[in-house]
Parts: sequence; C-alpha cells; structure tokens
Amino acid sequence: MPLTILLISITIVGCGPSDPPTDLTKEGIIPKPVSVVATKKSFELTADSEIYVENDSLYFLGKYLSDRFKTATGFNIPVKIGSEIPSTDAIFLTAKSDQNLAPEGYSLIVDEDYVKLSAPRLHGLFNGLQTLRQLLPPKIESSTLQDGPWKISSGVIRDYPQYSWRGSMLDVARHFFSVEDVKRYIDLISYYKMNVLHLHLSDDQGWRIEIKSWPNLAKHGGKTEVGGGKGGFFTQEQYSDIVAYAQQRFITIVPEIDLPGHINSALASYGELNGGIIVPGEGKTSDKTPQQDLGIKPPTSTTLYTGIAVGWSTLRVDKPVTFKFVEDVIREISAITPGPYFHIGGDEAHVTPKQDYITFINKFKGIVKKNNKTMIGWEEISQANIDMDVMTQYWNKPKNAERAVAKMSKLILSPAKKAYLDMSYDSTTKLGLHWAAYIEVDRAYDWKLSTILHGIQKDYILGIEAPLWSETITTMDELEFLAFPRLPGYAEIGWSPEEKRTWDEYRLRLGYHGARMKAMGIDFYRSPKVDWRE
Ligand code: TNX
Repeated sequence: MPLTILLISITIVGCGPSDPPTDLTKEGIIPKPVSVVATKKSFELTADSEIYVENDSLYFLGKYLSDRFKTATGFNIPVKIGSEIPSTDAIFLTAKSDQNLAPEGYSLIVDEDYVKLSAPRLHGLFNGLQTLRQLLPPKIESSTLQDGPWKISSGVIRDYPQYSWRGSMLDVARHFFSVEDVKRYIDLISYYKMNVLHLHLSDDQGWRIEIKSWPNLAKHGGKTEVGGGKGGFFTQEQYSDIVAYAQQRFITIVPEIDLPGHINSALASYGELNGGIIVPGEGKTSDKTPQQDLGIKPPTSTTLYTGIAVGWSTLRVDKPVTFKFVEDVIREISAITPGPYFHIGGDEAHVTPKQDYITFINKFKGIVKKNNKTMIGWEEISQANIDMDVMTQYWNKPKNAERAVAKMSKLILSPAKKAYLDMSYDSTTKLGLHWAAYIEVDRAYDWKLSTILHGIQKDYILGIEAPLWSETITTMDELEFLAFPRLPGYAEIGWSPEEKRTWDEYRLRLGYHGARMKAMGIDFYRSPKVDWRE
C-alpha cells in the first residue's frame, strides 16, 4: 500500500474575529467521527492560503478542495506539489500517514498555522476533505460570494467507517433523471462519505441505458415514464461520464437491470421477448403494497406502461432469445462499468413460476461471473442457488435474509420500514409512498445495522443502502425533498460507531446541517423533530 499524504498547509494571516470557533468537539460533523480532540484554538483560511499535495497523484484532490472553496470565499487557492514544505513566510508542519488506519480512514490535524490531512489511501483523503468542508462555516457551500472569516476549530480527528458499504440507490426508471441530476446526487451523497450509488436502470416503465446490440431497448423502451412524461435514457458515453464523475468522488456505481420481472419496457421494445403478459389496467394501480391486485388489459407487444403497479411482467425462461438478450445486456454494461458489481434485480417476480425464477437466477449468476462481476440481487434471490460470491440486498422479509446468510451470501441492508427514501415522512407529505411505513427523520436514524435482523452475525452485514424509488418524484427538488434530511442519517448509520450514536445528540448536529443544506441549495424537509439552525 503506497504511502499517500495530502498536506494542506496554509499561511497565517492577520488576526481573527472576536468569537472564532475553537471547540472541535462541538462541531456538527455528519457522519460523527470516531474520535475528536479539541485544542481550543482556530485556523483561518485566507486569500494567501495554499494547498500542498505530496505528489502528482494527489493533485486532483487538492484541486477538488480548492474548487469547493473558490465560489464562496472568492479565493484562488493554489495547489502545489511538495512533501517538504517550502520556506515561505508561513509555518508548515508535516507527518507521516498512519498505515494502521482502516481503508477509507483518515486523520486530520488542525493547528493554528496549518491543517494536515493524512490517510493511507486516496479514498481516506477524500473522506477527510469532506470533514474539512464541514468544519468551515456553512456558507462555504454557497454558490455566491460570501464574507469571511473562514475559521476552523483546531484539534485532531481520527476517523474511519464501521461498514464498508454505504450507499444510496436512485431509480431512474420510473422517472428519468438527467446526467446533471445524477452528478449532483453523487456530490451530495459523497459529502456524507457514502461510497456506493446503485442505479436502477430498467423497470416496467422505462429502459434507461443504451444497449448497442439491442438499440430499441432505449429508443423505444426509454420513451416515457410514470405519468406519461417524456422519459429518456443514458447513452453509453453518458453512463461512462457518470461513472468517471463518481470515481473521482470515490463512489462505485452499481448498475442494475431488473430481471426477470419488472421488464415490460424490454418486452414492449422487442416483441420476441414477450411471452404474452397481462398489463395492469390504468387507474387500477395503487401504492399500497408491492403485491397488489392487478387490473387486466389485453397484452400488446409495444405498449409502454406508465402506471406504478409492480410484479406483473416477466421474461420467459423457455425462450432461447431471452438468454441472448440477458447475455448481451450484461456484457455491454459490464464492459463500461469499472466497479466490480452487477445487480440483476430479482425482486417481485410474482408472475414468474417459482422453478423458472430459480433457473433464471442460477443462470444470471453464471453470466455475471463470466463478465468478471460479483452478482447482487434483491433478497428474493435467496431462493436460488446463491453462495458467498453473491451479495443479497435485504429490503422486506427477514426470512429471505436469513436464507441468504445460510447460503453464505453477505447482506446489504435496505429495510423498507427504516431506510426507504421514497416513503413519506408522515401522512401530510405530498410526495412518496407509504406501503412500508411513514418514516420521519428520527425513525430513519434510530436503528442499528447489527440488530435490525435478529441472529445474523455482523460479519455478514456489508452495510447500508437507502433506495430512492421514483414513482412519485419528477424533479431534482422533489428528489432532494425525500432524500434530505434522511440521507445524512443513513450515512452515519453506516459510518459511525453504533454505541456512540443517539437520536438526541444527532438531532442537534442535524439541526446545524440545516444551514449547510440550505447553502448547497438542497430543498430539504424541515422536519418538526429537529431544531433547524439556518
Ligand atoms: C418495492 S423494493 C419495489 C420497487 C418499488 C418500491 C416502492 C423492491 C426491491 N421493489 O419496485 O419501486 O417498492 O417503494
């Protein structure tokens, strides 16, 4: 493991205001760091500050930080290479990175004269930069020029995550979201040190990624969305652009093609895949449960679906063309996905005969493996022949999670009753569904990954993923309203030591983040459970 140090060293300029921030332990960092020691002074970022990075490979991180500071401060902070601090009029210090820090861990020293961030890996440095951003006044995130001073409490933070999987899922199938929207979501989740964005790229209502060998999937299957809007899809180039953007922010993109159910957009695009399905009647759909009574409308091969019923479409296991389609899709997407995972969906295949479903999942496993990816599937895949090479995403039934673990498959936890970002906050929330629960901010935060499933060892829990299904949201503002302020809590559930978390303490920190979210232009839900400091 290479030694990598990002050294941020900054000159001292002038004297500070009367009440500089001096108690690092009182800063509202989310997720809560593992350890914080205050030294009761403060550091000031000024127009003369400089960022030093140890070598070329860290330059982009220095640049990232400088760019984050530029708009609000108006400072053009230069990024320079140097492990030795040049002898200017400033005082600089340096230290070696702690190789014992966990992957993604970092340590941050803030002194009166300098800030030093060190980490054994680039990802840790990136995480430390997020902490540093959160130590500056909230207006640092503003998109307009703001007055300083830009002071930071001094002290030492040593920090690392408890769980390796900390993510969110975005459903771009029910309603399509643009490349720009997805990039903004990546920025927002990375601010809270999440490291996974799972993209739900296909569903009954839309196919959202270009497949060159099956062009009609996107061309026809991407034409509309829930409610009949214009839909859309990512070209492979656009998808690669998203992946690269995410990579720079240490976020792994997990592509999902939902199989063998949730597949109407493909059946409508290629009639030969369609084994004759019963399309739910418009107006008969409900948001009550995923297993609902379906209306009936005669199947037509090209009809796109704009309602929100689930569980009524399926691929046919007895059609050879089905597997040609699956092979081509998984191959093309895998080829443009640098991350190690491919999500095959596998949920709510209510009209797929059980034995066929098992055959499907077993075959998908081989196809994903052939493409050098690790297969992930929703919890229902535990019915099939899964093993330690497959990851299972728990969302609804503990029995499915237990069966997955009995087969040695590790779990990503997305319990719908706690972690579904598409659930309404309460009965007055205009957006969202509520088939699983109403999820206020306290309910979203106040649970633990290690105890939510009884009798499952911690080793089998990879972490948390908060899915944002998009049946009810059409704009970025609406997306943000459901994601925030619950998302920072999910990030903390995955990152911070469980025994150090309490809702009563967290709600204060979250209250301070009101000003940050506002400065970032996030249209968040002002939950009455929190005293917002804006
Ligand atoms: C269940 S969770 C689904 C989705 C819906 C969601 C709405 C899961 C694996 N399937 O198809 O969008 O409920 O909350």
